[in-house]
Amino acid sequence: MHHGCTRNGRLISPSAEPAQPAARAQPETPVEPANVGAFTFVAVSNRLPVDFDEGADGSTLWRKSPGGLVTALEPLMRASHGVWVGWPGVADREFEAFENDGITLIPVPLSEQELEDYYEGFSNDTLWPLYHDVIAPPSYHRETWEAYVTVNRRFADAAMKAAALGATVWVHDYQLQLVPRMLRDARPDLVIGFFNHIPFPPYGIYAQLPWRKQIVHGLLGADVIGFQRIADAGNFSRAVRRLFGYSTRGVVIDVPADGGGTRRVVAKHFPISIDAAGYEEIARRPEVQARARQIREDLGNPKTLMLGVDRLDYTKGIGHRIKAFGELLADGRLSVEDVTLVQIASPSRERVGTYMALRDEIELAVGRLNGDFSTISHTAISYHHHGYPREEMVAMFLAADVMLVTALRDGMNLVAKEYVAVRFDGDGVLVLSEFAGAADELKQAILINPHDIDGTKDAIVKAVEMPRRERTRRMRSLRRKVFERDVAVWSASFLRALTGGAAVQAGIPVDLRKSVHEVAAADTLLVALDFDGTLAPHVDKPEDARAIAGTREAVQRLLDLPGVRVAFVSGRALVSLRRVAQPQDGVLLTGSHGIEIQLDTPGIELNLVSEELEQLSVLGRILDAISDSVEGTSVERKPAGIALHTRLATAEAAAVAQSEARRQLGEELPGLTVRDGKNVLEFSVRSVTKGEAVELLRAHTGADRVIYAGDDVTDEDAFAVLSDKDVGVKIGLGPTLAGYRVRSPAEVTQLLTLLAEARESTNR
Ligand code: GDG
Repeated sequence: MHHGCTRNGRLISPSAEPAQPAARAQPETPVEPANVGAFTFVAVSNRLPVDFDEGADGSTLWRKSPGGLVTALEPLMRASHGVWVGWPGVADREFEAFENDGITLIPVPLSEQELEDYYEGFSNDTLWPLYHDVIAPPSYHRETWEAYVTVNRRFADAAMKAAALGATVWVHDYQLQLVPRMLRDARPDLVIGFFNHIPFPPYGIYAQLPWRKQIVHGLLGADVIGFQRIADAGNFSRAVRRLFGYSTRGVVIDVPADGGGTRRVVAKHFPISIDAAGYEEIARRPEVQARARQIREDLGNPKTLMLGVDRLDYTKGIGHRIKAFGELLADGRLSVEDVTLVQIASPSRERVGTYMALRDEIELAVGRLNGDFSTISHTAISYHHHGYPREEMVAMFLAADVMLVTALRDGMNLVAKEYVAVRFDGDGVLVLSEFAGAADELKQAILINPHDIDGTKDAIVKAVEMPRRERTRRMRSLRRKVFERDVAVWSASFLRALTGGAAVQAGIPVDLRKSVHEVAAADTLLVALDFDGTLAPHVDKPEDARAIAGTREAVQRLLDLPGVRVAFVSGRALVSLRRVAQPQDGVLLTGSHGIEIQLDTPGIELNLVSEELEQLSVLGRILDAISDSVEGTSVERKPAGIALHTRLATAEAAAVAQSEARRQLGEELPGLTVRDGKNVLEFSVRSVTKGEAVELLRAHTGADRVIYAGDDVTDEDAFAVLSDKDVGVKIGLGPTLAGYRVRSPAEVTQLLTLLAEARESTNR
């Protein structure tokens, strides 16, 4: 059942929660058990966060490629037993899944031919130029499209094999736009996000693409589609309307769902960012600052050092920048005695024809300009076709008085943000193209239209001559922006949209909706609900738990309907349940896993026999001693038992406390009932389960149908007593007897509202 990955023959099974017997968990969704993995979070991108390299002896080496995406996702990957699916950067080689620095990586193989067709061809010679406003002419070839489909399928297959039931999958960038739909079709249980790192073009341009419908359809498989700019999200929504006629309201698109109804897809801007603090930390290192001074010195200590850092790509406007600089030198507005331009052009996509031509063009321009203007002691442009270590880049940012970002079209442009993050000295001027996504946030830069050479020249002169006070004022404001919205904020806000917040929830599965409609037609319906983790999110302190907003209204709507009874079925003692749930009149209550019951008449008292009372006091003594000695644990007294809570303890401490409690009580009170919950171990002197509570409630209310929702192991007793006509709903992951599954209390509230609506419309 477990999807494991091997490395050196070792099995890695990183999920704490086992994969689900899918057929039983969701009987009406076509999820083959063989296709369900163990990971609750899956990132999918064209490249893995490490690059393959071969040692001199032929051994395999993995070099970390510390891009922004890795920094953004790393904490998340660790916290959620994440896995990363991607190409390892070398053709025609297959690798087993392996673990690198605490993250499991699943390499997707590509053949040399696929690399040519899917990557260099369709991704970089069709989509890239098309999405960057056809700055270079895109090619349209049917063979490369077919390779794109084939490779997208391979990535989708790898991702779904790794993903646990209900897992979150986050797909990245233009190379993989078909993956969201492929995932949704095969695995409707997944929560699917997509982020587009490059622009999305206006419809008039996008419409050129012969496969324009397939791509948009592919993307609409996601629950949330993220873009860099508001304009990109708008362009996408327009393409959806023009190609499919689906209605859109703001960021929400209503997409017809399989099996009727609509599915809400959110298309919204989430501007990506950088690890700003990380960049500043490097910049503050004395050796990096010394290196910055050295760079200036090596260049002859120019009055003004200007810098450009780009992948050698035609979208970056390197040629426009060189032209503007050359004219300024020719006009005599700048002189090589005072100003030097350092241009880093890191090698990129060197096998794609357009890029080879671009390199020639740029190097010709640099050579000409230097030939015309350089002197023996002063070079006009110091040009470097290399990649550099990050520390060296930071030293260059520190050394540069003026940073030139003149992209003709750019999704975001991280270089602009990096320059700002590095300048803790509050100095430096950023000249930024309004066609880079970063311009939406970095309004205190000198914004330019790089196509307007005269305007660009004026902006450069303005930057060179800007007084210190104005430089500092602008830089301070830019830094505030970049530090407020760093990469952690970016990934958190995307994931919040994807998995939290009822407004953007992917919604209740279609088969569950159907069953809700069926039970709604019962003569008498019992709606029995666990509280913690079902109506209320789990919290550190049990007394702080509260049902989420909207729950109370949904419950009231059900209470107002004839023939509907609502019950809370909790493991808490009734007194504690009443305090946190504040149930309305008419809600039936059972606490302490069914030991306490409050029906329509005033509560039934518990009468423990003296032997049980004696056991209770022994139990209290032992658990008190354990909780006093293990930090982060606490005891909760219940009418017929005591719970040992370990939520606030470290994993090791929790394990120690629990095994000690089991051992001592096993010796002294062998007859006790023990229940294993989420971070809680419960011992009771009388054995009653939530299953018995449900049976009692069913008898009391005379219900012919029951819908039961719960998230805990102890709710399994309740699911076990449900019949085929009842509906059991498990919240979250983990093995279950329930027929259905939702993700969160927010979805339970949606479910209750749906139930009320269905019942209201049965015209009873
Ligand atoms: C795409 C989108 C979007 C460059 N040379 C060296 C080096 N770099 C680093 C930079 C920066 C990154 O590479 C480039 O990122 P950009 O954002 O500037 O541009 P793209 O590569 O086109 O990225 C873009 C981005 O995705 C993220 O969503 O912003 O719009 O086109 O971090 O510093 N790093 C090192 N040595 C180099 O020589 N170490």
